[in-house]
Amino acid sequence: MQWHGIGAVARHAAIVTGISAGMLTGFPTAADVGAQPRGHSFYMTAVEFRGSTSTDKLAPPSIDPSKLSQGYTYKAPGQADSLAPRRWEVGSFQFSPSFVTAYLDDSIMLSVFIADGDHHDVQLTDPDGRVIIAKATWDRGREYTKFFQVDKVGDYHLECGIHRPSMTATIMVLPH
Ligand SMILES: [Cu+2]
Repeated sequence: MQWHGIGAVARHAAIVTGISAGMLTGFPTAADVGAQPRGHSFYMTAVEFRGSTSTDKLAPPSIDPSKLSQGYTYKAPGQADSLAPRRWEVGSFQFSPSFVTAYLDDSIMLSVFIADGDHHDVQLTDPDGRVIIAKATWDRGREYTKFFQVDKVGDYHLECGIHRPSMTATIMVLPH
């Protein structure tokens, strides 16, 4: 299920505060709360970690990193900086954080902000490979917010099709 817009956020907040209010009034009891679906908000950012040096300090890698994963970038000496021809640069696209946990039947709000990379083709699948968030292009400078419930124990897999296999994130769903 997907909800959209401000109303959806308010509705999600209502789920969270509803549980809190219930705890204050003593119903449901604290022992029951562990079995109640909870609201969980996850904020991730798509980032590119970058590093650079120059050939007078360190020889460039013998294998082009971009051949190891589409999520790794490489600018060889001469390509990285025309004014500093010895300079070389590497990068790696990531979701940060790339590992979060939730409990079975939790209501999840997943909000991803794209800080680096102009385009990412992102999809979320459940532990059986069923599509939860259909693959779509997410662009730099935008925040993408999705709502879903996790009804299976195991790893939900967020992956970028452009920068696979290294640009992934896992939502690990634990049993009660
Ligand atoms: Cu990507």
